[in-house]
Amino acid sequence: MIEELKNKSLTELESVKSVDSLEQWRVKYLGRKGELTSILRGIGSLPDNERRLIGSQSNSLRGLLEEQYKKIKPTLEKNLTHDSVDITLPGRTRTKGRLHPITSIIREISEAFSDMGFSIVEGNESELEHYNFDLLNIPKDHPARDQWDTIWLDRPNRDDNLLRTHTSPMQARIMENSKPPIRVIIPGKCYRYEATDATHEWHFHQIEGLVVGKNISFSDLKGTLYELARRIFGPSRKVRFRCDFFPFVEPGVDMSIDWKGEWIEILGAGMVHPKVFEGVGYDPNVYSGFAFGMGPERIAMLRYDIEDIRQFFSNDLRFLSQF
Ligand code: FA5
Repeated sequence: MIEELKNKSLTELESVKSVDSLEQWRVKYLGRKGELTSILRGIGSLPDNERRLIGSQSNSLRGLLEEQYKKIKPTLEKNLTHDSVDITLPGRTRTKGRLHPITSIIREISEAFSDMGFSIVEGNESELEHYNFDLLNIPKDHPARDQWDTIWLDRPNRDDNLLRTHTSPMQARIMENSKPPIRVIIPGKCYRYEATDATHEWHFHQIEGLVVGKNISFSDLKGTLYELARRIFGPSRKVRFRCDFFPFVEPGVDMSIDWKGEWIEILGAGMVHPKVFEGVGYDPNVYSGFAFGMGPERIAMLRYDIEDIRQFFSNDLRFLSQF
């Protein structure tokens, strides 16, 4: 009888193909009212000579069936997870990331300068007053400091640490650490404690440029910046140079680009001031050079016809995904 049950149950188990039918099989043989359980329950009422034999046979059959059950269950469960993927469902499209428009424009400008023989260097956003102002001929209490409203950093034991208000401190750092000829641009972020409007953010980028050598003239400055304007805006876009004041250049200019009949200023520039050269140990009678600092956000606005600079950092995907 036990042998018969063994054959039957194992044969049935072979055709079990799902977790559900395995459970039915378990209930049928090993469940509370299962066929094997009933035999085990009835052992007590058997005559002595049969009890021992049937008892040991049915116990070992129970062991065998339980073992088979445990062996087969994980395989069927794994198939279940596999089967639960409905391959007829339409696929989910993954959205692809892309470059932020400011990153793209910085790369494009950098490439234009790289083609003109400039190298590209990055600087630190946390700066010292010495580099951000003093070495740029902006002494303490000079009214020009007000032009760059500063965010000061709270540091133990020092009160001269700030978030750079422009990328110009890198001019001094580069000159301190190298010898002319120098031809370099420095893209990076700047911070100013100021109210925002359509063309002003409190954090924005600049691309600083510095060229130092012998006999570098103002026409080199103009030629370089005209070439950039042609590369970025095309040959027919109107460009305007005007006199401007920055304590670290002499003479100083700003450059604007025509935007629907208005002039939008994109950069400040000028010939490196002799005091700046002296501050970094260069002889102003031997070397001359020019520097500029441009705002890629403003350039991107002109390029893509964007009316408010604040959109760049508002993290609105409806805006960003257009680029
Ligand atoms: C400067 O920061 C000078 N360091 C530039 C310079 C470098 C002059 C080397 C001479 C020699 P200015 O504050 O004008 O200058 O800023 C330069 C450019 O940065 C601006 O023309 C503008 O394009 C951009 N910029 C300045 N302030 C903001 C702002 N709040 N938001 C967005 N862009 C700004």
